[in-house]
Formats: sequence, C-alpha cells, structure tokens
Amino acid sequence: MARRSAAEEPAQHRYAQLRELLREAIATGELKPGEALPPERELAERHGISRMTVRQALSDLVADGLLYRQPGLGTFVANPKIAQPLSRLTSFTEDMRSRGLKPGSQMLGIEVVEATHEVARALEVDRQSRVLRVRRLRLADGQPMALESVHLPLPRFAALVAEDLTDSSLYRILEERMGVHLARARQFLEPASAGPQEVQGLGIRPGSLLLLLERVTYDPEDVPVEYVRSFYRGDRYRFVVDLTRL
Ligand code: 16G
Repeated sequence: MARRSAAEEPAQHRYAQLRELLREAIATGELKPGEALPPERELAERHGISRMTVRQALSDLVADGLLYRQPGLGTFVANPKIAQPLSRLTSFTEDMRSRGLKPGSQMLGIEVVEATHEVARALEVDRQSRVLRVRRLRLADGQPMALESVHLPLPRFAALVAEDLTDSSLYRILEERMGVHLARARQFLEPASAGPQEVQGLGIRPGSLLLLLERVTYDPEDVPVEYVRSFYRGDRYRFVVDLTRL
C-alpha cells in the first residue's frame, strides 16, 4: 500500500475522530433515530476540519447503515438494524413480531411458472415442471425490508392460489390449514447489489448493498416444500449467529 504523505496524515486522523464521535453519539442515544445531523458546513466549523473531511466521515457511517441521506434535506440518523438470529426456522411474520414490529406484505404476483434449472434442483423436481411462484414485498411497520420470491412444487401446493397472502403468513397457512410441517431448512447468505427490480421494490438507490438469502425448506420426510430467494436491505439488517466450541 502507498505511504500517506505527512500532509494527509492529520486529516485522516481527524476524519476518523469525527466518525467515531458520531458513532458513539448514535450508540449512546445522544443522537436518536430520525434526528437530523447539523449541516456539513456547521460540523466542519465546529470540528475545525474541511467539508470534504466531514463528508468522508458521514459517507462511512452511511455505508455502515448508521446514517442515511435525503437529497436536499440533509443527513439523518437511521433506525437501528434488525438483528436477525440465524438458528431457528422462523417466518418473516414471526421474525418481525418478535421484535415488536408489525409485519406486512405487498403482493407482487402469484403465478404458475416452469421450473428453471435452479428451481428444479432446489425443489428436487423435473426441469420445466410446473411450480407456484409467489412474489411479495415484505414490510415491517410499513417499511420495505425484503423482496421475496418463493417457489413451491405443484400440484401439492395448488390450493395456495386461492389464499390471500397479502398480509398473512405463508408458514401459518402451510402449517395450520394445509397440515404441512416444516422440519428444517438450508439457507445461504451472500452479498448482492440492488438492480432495477430491487431499486423499485425496496425504494433504494441503484447499487445499494443487499443481502441475498436463499432458503430451501423441507418437511419431516425431507421433501422440499419451498425454494426462496429474498433480497434483504443491507442498511436495515444484520444476521447473528451463535457459535459454540465443542
Ligand atoms: C421468510 C423466509 C421464507 C418464508 C417466509 C414465510 C428467508 C430467506 N425467507 O421470509 O422462506 O417463505 O419467511 O414468511 O428467510 P411468512 O410466514 O411471514 O409469510
């Protein structure tokens, strides 16, 4: 890595100082979610640094999801991220309720489609066999959180077409109305960046960071029930895994 020149060193230092100061103010609640930060000019004057340096510090905190910018309005303190444990097989509805948030969905489509290679492999069905695809925008307290696309094999789940999945839980319908028990799931997590579909659905900027979650859920006979791809907002979510050393 190139060595920094002596002139750059102090600015680098002051930028990190401001960033950590703001980080602490957010952590202690001195700065509250939704609160506007003073204008960049004011922060620059107050800390004796350039506006460029202030902007750099704020950009880091925006990238970390602690602040968000509203063009023309300023920079605000973000809501804390939802910390989602990854150990139990839970539904979106259960996840939001356990955090005191109101779950909701906006239906984007429910249709019968041919299984792609990927879907067929996950659901262990023949390529091009018919599957049910349910696409929903998942909301917490009315705010878009994730864009979800669920595939279920047909004819087993054909009855779902008649269900209103807008504001109800798929897992609840499966378990309580259809008598399908969900035993286990395998889930993959990877970073992704927002393309046009995610931008529109989640109301975020192109290129925003997302977490792509892929899940295959199985019944007690180990038959795949659903294959899901969900794009979660990277600025609103973090996942928690508890590890034990054997
Ligand atoms: C979660 C699951 C999804 C499941 C949904 C059911 C992931 C990636 N997705 O969003 O597999 O279909 O919950 O939610 O974890 P619901 O019962 O609230 O409709």
